[in-house]
Amino acid sequence: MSSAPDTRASTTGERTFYRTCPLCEATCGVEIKVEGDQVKQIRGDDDDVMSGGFICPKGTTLGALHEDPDRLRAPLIKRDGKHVEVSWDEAFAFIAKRTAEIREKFGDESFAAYLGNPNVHNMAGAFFVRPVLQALRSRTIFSASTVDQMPRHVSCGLMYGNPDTIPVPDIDRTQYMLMLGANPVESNGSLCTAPDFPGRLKKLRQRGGTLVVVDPRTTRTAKLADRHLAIRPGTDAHLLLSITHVLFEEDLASSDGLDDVANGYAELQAAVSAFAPAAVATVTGIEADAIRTLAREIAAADSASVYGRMGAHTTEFGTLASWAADMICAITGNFDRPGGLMFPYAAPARPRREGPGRGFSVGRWNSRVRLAPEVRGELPVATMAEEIETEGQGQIRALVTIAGNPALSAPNADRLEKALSSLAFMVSVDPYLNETTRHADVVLPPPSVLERSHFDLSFTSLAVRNFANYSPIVFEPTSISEPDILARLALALNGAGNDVKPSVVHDMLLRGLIEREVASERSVISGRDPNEISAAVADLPPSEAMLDVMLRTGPYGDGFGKNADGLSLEKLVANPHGIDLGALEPGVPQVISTASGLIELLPTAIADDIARLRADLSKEISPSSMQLIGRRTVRSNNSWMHNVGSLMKGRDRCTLQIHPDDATRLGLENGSRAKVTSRAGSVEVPLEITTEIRAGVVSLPHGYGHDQPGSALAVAAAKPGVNSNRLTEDGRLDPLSGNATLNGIPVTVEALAG
Ligand SMILES: Nc1nc2c(c(=O)[nH]1)N[C@H]1C(S)=C(S)[C@@H](COP(=O)(O)OP(=O)(O)OC[C@H]3O[C@@H](n4cnc5c(=O)[nH]c(N)nc54)[C@H](O)[C@@H]3O)O[C@H]1N2
Ligand SMILES: Nc1nc2c(c(=O)[nH]1)N[C@H]1C(S)=C(S)[C@@H](COP(=O)(O)OP(=O)(O)OC[C@H]3O[C@@H](n4cnc5c(=O)[nH]c(N)nc54)[C@H](O)[C@@H]3O)O[C@H]1N2
Ligand code: SF4
Ligand SMILES: [Mo]
Repeated sequence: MSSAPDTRASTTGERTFYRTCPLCEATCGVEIKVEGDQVKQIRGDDDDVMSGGFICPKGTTLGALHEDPDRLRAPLIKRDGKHVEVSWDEAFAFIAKRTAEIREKFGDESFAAYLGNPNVHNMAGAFFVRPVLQALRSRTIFSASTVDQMPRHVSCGLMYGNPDTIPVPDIDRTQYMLMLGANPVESNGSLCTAPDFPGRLKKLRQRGGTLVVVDPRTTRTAKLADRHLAIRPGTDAHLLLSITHVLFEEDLASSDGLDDVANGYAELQAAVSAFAPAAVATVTGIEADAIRTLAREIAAADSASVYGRMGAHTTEFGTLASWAADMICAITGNFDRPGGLMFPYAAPARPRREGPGRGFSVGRWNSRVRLAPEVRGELPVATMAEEIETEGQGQIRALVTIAGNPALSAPNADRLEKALSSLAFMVSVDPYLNETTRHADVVLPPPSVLERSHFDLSFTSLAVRNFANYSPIVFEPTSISEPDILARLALALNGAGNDVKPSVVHDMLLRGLIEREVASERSVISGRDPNEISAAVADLPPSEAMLDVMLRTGPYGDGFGKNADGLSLEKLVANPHGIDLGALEPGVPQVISTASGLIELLPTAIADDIARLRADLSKEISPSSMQLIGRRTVRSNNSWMHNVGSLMKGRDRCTLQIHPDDATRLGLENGSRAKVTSRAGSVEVPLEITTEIRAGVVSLPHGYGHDQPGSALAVAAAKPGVNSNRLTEDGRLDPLSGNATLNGIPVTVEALAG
């Protein structure tokens, strides 16, 4: 038995730390120099195995986030409409008391939770949110996933059997990349962890490969590409099915390599018969010849990958677009092989197995008001407002938010704002008093990003190489850790008093993990004594103990003594720049867990949904209609980093981009303000007239609107911007995934006097 590694930082003199930036999916390595309790410098870690020194402007602000005076240091309780600091014991006692009262009056189903994006960038979120949800005793769970990537989970679940079995474009080896609705030069990539994504795209072109970007805007990524196609918003699925149509029509599709591992090839051609290039040219705004060219290029390339993200997924046809991208790769020999789409095999992954699995289905229960189907254990966040507003058994009265800002990130914001302010009780685990948490009765702030350790559990499983990297704590937390906050919240929701220690919850989870492993025939520690395993990790903090068990029983693990060279937390601590575990390797059939044991090239739910897409082909498009889309800039991170001064410098970035032709037609002038109206609401914003957007389309970034009373974000409030989700509708969902439509919103734009 090896002794537990020391994961704590030393505390004196000038010290250097190597960490993974946890802010976005790129997982860049950063070098942090500190003296005493001050951050002296943050730069890219040149020796990081994945990022090799790349960093974006956000990565250098980890110190500013830590030092931000608006970051909450103590719990808050709302008294007479004002938030006041209280002790942790007082906060949890109050939660226990109010929870009991609400359960008594309205029942368990009156509780709900919303989980935000930073949960997937934090070990606390990965390991310790589950007990909170269990303590809620309610199935009314929402998350940022249904304003984001849920279509990808659903299409992958249907095709491969598990919604988390997500292939990524093999960006470092592909010779052709068709990218739809993604702007990694600003976002640094999503569902494809590739630090220095821009550099990797440049290398693709340097080695003679081709990059084609499909986007209504001429983004910085589009400017890097060989070709840019300015598509009409919401029509990526139409385009992809048309490419498929051409592949069959011109005999460019093939079932080579699929016969033994996939179902449905024979049915595909008929399924896409309505999508001839001539039939989709008007709706997509892409000429028939250009569509044919794409199909021929994909088929002819030595290797090709089709990659879609936010712009392609957050539309009414998001799941179809996500499915079609993978299916095209499969029928052109670009699936599960170098240069095509490939499956990562992360260090904490559970060992793979061959043979049929349980498959994936949605709708195990439905939302109460709209009867929207459950997907992956949650309900669409677009239904949250109506579930709070609508009276009756199961009406939401109490809400817990963890690392989320739905007031800015969910659709139909005006309605949701009203709903949040009507709740009987709300608790938020969050470091800021912001647009959402200002509604909370109790705010529980976690320590800063530098006061916690880190391992990227989510994004190692979406990375273009297999790797592992552990980040130590930089500063000892001055307050209780997020794992402890979540454990104590779970206990309070269950009515336990402050005398019950959070370690009760942590130990239970760890014990559960170890017992599942020793009981599993596939596990490398199958049949071992759970006490022996527990003892081996007993000295580690809660997240580290869970992580170490996962690493050591994972595909590269040391198996607690079975494979001396294998991975463990101790080994990661000794390798501060990370450990490269190699290029992606083929994973079929072991990665497939559908009920048939085969890749489903045309799942039934997808086949049925194509009828809806076909109907959309004949939709009338008025020449004066305008569609709203979003955008990201490199200095933002959804809604929550606008309080960092260095990122907010310079011009106002919350502007409405509009094409000069539209501006002239509507009598709009650059820099003046306009009123934008949708079916959901309206906003007034400054205009930015630019040829870098397709005519008929306007773009407004999300995550702004920091002028709400009761929040405490001094820097953000100086340039508040407007909340673009006051324009997005909560009624328009992708039916298969419940994902909100955030792009392609019909709007009108009019000049504002003055
Ligand atoms: N119109 C439109 N809407 C969108 C999008 C869009 O493109 N257009 N994008 C969507 C996408 S992709 C996403 S992911 C969502 C994001 O939606 P959300 O996750 O709801 O919002 P964020 O802006 O990420 O806010 C994160 C919250 O977590 C808090 N936080 C930060 N770090 C921590 C931490 O370590 N612990 C805890 N407990 N809290 C923390 C922040 O203070 C903030 O309140 O927005 C979605 N909404
Ligand atoms: N700097 C920065 N980085 C981030 C974030 C951030 O807020 N700021 N957020 C992080 C998160 S949570 C996520 S999920 C990722 C998202 O990462 P990306 O998916 O790269 O997101 P966006 O930058 O919003 O790019 C979406 C693109 O789709 C285009 N688009 C809009 N509608 C359509 C359409 O109908 N079809 C097509 N083809 N294109 C369309 C938009 O013009 C935009 O360029 O970024 C992450 N990284
Ligand atoms: S690209 Fe993402 S991970 Fe890299 S430094 Fe910027 S925010 Fe951090
Ligand atoms: Mo996201």
